[in-house]
This record gives sequence, C-alpha cells and structure tokens, in this order.
Amino acid sequence: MAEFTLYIGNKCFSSWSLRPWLAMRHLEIPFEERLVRLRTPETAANLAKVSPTGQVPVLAHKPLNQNGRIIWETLAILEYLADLYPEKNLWPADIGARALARSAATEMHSGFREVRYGWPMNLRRPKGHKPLDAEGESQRARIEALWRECREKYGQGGPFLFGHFTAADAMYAPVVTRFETYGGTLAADTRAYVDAMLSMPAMREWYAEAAREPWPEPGPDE
Ligand SMILES: N[C@@H](CCC(=O)N[C@@H](CS)C(=O)NCC(=O)O)C(=O)O
Repeated sequence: MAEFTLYIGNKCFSSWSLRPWLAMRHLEIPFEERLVRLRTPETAANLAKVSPTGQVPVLAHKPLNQNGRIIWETLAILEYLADLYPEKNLWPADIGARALARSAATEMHSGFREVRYGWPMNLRRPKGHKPLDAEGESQRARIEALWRECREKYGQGGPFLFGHFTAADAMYAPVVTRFETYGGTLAADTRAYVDAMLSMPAMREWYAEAAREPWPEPGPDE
C-alpha cells in the first residue's frame, strides 16, 4: 500500500487537484490516487467521506507505525511535502526567491477570481481566444507581470518561475492551462513559460487522462 493517497476531482476541470498531483508526479513522490467525480448528485456525499471541507485535493499520509494524517487545502499539502522532502527544493533555497515564491503562490491561492471564473479550466475545450472583462484583463496582466518578475530575478537556472520547478509553478499550473485554452496569441515570455509547463511529462500525463475521462461535465460552452 502506498504511503500517500491523494484524493482529487475530475482531471478535466479540477484545477485545485492538479496542483499537488503535478508536484508529486514531477518530484517522483509515489502515491495512490483516488478520483472523486465532481458535479454529480452523489458528489457531496462521496467528498464527505474523505474530506473535512467537502473539497479536494486531500492528502492522506500513513507513515509506517504512526497514525495516519489528513492534510487538506492545496497550499498546506505543498508545504507538507516541502517539509517531508527538503531535498526536492519545492521552495527555492535563496530566502529572497523563497519569499517571492511564497508571495506569488499565496496571491494565486486567494486571488485572480475574474480570471478563474472568466476562464474556467477545461482541458477538453478547443483552443480559442476569449477576452476577459476589464477586471479579468487587469488580473491577467498582473499574472504575466508576476511571472516576468520571478523569471527575470530568479529564473536563470531553468524554464520555470525560479529556474527549477517549485510550489509556485504548481500553484500556477491551472492558470497556465487557461492561458493555453483561452489566451490566444501570448507575449513571447508568457508563451515560453506556458510551453515549459505544458511540456512537463507529468502535465502531459494529466492532460491525456483528462481527455480519456468518459463523463460529460463540464458543459461544452464552459
Ligand atoms: N481552498 C481549497 C479549494 C479546493 C476546491 O475548491 N476544490 C474544488 C474542486 S477544484 C472542490 O472540491 N469542489 C467541491 C465540489 O465541486 O463539489 C484548496 O486550496 O484546496
């Protein structure tokens, strides 16, 4: 039995689920995954069995000879993994880079509402430019400026926000898919970051599994 079980929602659209799943797969932390299908009449009852908040993702950790732990909330799961695996550098080592990465990750966790609602994650939706409302466009510009700042200050060592893959990249992974689906022609540096994220083997795996999901949700126009 795997030490970790990660409960997630539909790969097509469960943006919060993608974040810890991507981090664990990319960092080669073995886990068992259990998918709770969202947006059905049984969803609330099924989530109540595994999640204290009725939401996914949830990480169950059963260290040998210890009582199991349940960790919920995406950022808490990423922090837990960072604590358990310091050698995987889920946060940047440099304190300035780490502070910026944590600020960016937290800004994502609590913000960009108009981008999230205007561009709902849907990995089966055909690509096509969809303008956001004025607030959404301003949030989109803020995201791009933030990615630029991270890359310019700390991105020299690789294609991710802080060079190597960090929790900040995990937090922005669903937004990356939204830029790809709805963003149209992207600025060159945004395009390069989006391409780097989308070409991660773990991201390709998530997309492929989303494409194979047999369920109809979400609706074709979403
Ligand atoms: N603040 C939570 C948000 C989690 C969340 O909103 N999850 C959605 C799926 S992406 C969910 O479980 N929704 C319940 C439902 O659709 O019934 C986190 O950071 O993990």
